[in-house]
Amino acid sequence: MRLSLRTLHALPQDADRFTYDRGAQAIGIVHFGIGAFHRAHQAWYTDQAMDEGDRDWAICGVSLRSRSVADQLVPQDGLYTVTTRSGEGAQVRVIGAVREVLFALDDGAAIVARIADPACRIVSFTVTEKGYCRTGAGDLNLRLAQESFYPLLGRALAQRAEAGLGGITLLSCDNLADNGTVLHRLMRRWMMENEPDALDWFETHCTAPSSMVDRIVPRSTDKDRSALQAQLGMADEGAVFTEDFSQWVIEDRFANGRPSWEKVGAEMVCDVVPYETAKLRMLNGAHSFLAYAGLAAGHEFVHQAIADPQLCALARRLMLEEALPSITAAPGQDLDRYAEELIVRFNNPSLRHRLDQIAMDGSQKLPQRWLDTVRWHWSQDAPTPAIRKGFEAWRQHCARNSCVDDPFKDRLVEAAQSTDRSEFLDICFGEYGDTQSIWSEYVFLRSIFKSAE
Ligand code: CS2
Repeated sequence: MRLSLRTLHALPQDADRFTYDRGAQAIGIVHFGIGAFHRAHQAWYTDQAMDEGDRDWAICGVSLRSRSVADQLVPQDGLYTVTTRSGEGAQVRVIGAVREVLFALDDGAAIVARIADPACRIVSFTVTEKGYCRTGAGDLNLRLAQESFYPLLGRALAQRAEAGLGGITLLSCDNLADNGTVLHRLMRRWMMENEPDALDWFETHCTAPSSMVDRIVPRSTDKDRSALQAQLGMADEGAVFTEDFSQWVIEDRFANGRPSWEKVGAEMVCDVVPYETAKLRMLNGAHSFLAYAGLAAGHEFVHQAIADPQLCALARRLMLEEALPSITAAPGQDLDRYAEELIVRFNNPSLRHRLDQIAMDGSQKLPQRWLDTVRWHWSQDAPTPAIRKGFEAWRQHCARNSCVDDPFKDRLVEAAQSTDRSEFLDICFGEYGDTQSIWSEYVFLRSIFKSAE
């Protein structure tokens, strides 16, 4: 037996589930990148907001690169479970918010029609850092962008403009500094090149608020799914497993309405920057450090790396002495406590969060996780030894060729194997040379590597 609308009634009573009339909800959100993170985070919030009485915010999830989520969810009528794992045990909830799952390569016309439909009011994104197709200098790589969401979204926006429809909100939920501004700038660039007639409409009617998303969602494994099947008495191929912590801080600047996410725990603010900066530099910065240094020390999971006293001390140093001073906190934001809470979250053994999952795409992640912190210290002439160790571990990781999963894999591996360490940095960050912010720490890092040789 497999989870679906037909079998829903047979689930054990203790499995929490949506209570709204699912069939009556119009699709108000199209989401690009319907991976495990979206299902355990934004879809989970939206599902609960609809339970609280919000209407017409059902989600159409779009996969850009593979059919696998459609294969998992379409036979289940879009239903799946989120299992939250904490020290007190696990809790299961069936999510009904995802009404439709489409695959970009097969269903392009249907995706454009969904976004162009007057019922759609938000297009959201978890396409990962590389999905935005930025050049090193932060502009749009128009060639790579052809393969991402840009052509579908551009066409749909042009149709909305031509039909004189209301605007739409583009909501980035990826780990990028100032993600809304970045998305708006890149989309504008795409429209200038490809949909110039709709550019004015886009600028006047659409918004792109920034948001900070936080929930640790390891990749689901066969073992997770079999244990869940034994518990539920039915299979759920789309199941996701996560921690009980969750945070979503959103700039409240929506073009055409939004779900009442604040009723179910999201924080609506005027300025996301302090939260986003703390999350990227402290949580994600420490995560990347633990990934490269932890793999080098023979660990497999985050909870093992953080239990290693040497690595824990360095991760703590990275957060408290390197990242923290570089952040201007929002009123009431307690960054010391944040760091301690992060150590506790990293210690959760039931998550089994693989270090190699975090280690992928270093070239896309590390600029916003490490470089801004290094730059701040550089301006004070102070060293950042934990991040420096992280860089060295990353270089060694790249030198071990077979395990590198990165869009610049070939360039990284070649440079990492070279004896000149600064050549590695040239290749990783050399393209950033013309952006003021990255240039200084890049020069700085080069000099640290040089002096260490
Ligand atoms: C992790 C993040 O894979 C990674 O690079 O650092 O996915 C992290 O788990 C999330 O940002 C937590 O919110």
